[in-house]
Amino acid sequence: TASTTFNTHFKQYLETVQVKGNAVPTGLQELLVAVADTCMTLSHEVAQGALIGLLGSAGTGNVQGEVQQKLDVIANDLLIEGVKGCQSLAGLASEEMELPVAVQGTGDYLLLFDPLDGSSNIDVNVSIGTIFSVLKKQDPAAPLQTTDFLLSGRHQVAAGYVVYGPQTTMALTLGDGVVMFTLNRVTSEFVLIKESVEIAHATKEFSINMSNMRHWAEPVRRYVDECLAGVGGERDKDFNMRWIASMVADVHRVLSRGGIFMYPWDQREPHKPGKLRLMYEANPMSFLVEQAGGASTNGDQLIMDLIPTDLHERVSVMLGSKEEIERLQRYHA
Ligand code: P6P
Repeated sequence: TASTTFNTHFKQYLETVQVKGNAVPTGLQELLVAVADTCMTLSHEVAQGALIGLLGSAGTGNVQGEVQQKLDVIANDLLIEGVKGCQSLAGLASEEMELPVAVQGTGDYLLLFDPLDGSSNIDVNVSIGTIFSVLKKQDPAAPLQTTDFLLSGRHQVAAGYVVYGPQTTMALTLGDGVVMFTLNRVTSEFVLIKESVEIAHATKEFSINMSNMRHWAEPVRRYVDECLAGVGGERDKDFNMRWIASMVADVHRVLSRGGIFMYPWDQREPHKPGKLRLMYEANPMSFLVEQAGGASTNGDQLIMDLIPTDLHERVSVMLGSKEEIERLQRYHA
């Protein structure tokens, strides 16, 4: 199997990989190893679930007004604890916290994460995941400010996720392609299983929550209607539909076998551009998808070109196989 071919451990990978001809800065290596180690711990916690009383709500709400699951809060605290010793980490921001937290205060990097995305799936044993994004701080010497985080997705130097499913697998990009690692629970190592992850430009699989159909804007409605009509309509093929309702699991499928994932704007909350968050969900996933040869748009612009104005702002997301995104963009024109 692939792992016996590569059998390269995460730390060793970061020490030896060349990113556009350059080594990975040691400060970034240290940060990514800390994130990976924390996710290893989290994988174990998630797998224990009810056995250690971790299912159900924490009885608290987060800045999004969402009920926090016990594991959401634990994941957030574990990640903060796990990276607080990183010497190049100026600060971090999380879906679970209104304001960023200073780590070193100054330094090269800013870490953003959704500690446990898809947490509504925790109690029904469906795959969930951690999403992370690393931005280069524009002025490393200046003390941390919230506005430091308001950079477009083009400023990311690393991004990835860890999906806690039948396997615990990490997808990672450093800006020069996408690789995947699977956790070896016996040796407690993330082991390289796939290099040069590529998303097929064509697909027959779309992913969207169909129960929202009556609320979509016309371009999305037209696109999905055509997928449903298959060869009987405008398309030259029939489509399959998948919706796990866990972004990390749905995007992992797209990275692994192609497809198009959509959580578009809908008229239920017209003032909100979408449900998913730009900074720590859409941007990291868009970085991975673009680096794997796919595309990611909000209908009008590529997501990584969007200039954020708020740490927790939401965005309409359509990402995956390039041909399908280009069709959607034509329908939005
Ligand atoms: P719906 C999980 O709550 C999440 O933020 C994403 O992981 C997922 O893609 C989406 O929401 C699911 O939303 O409305 O289908 O439950």
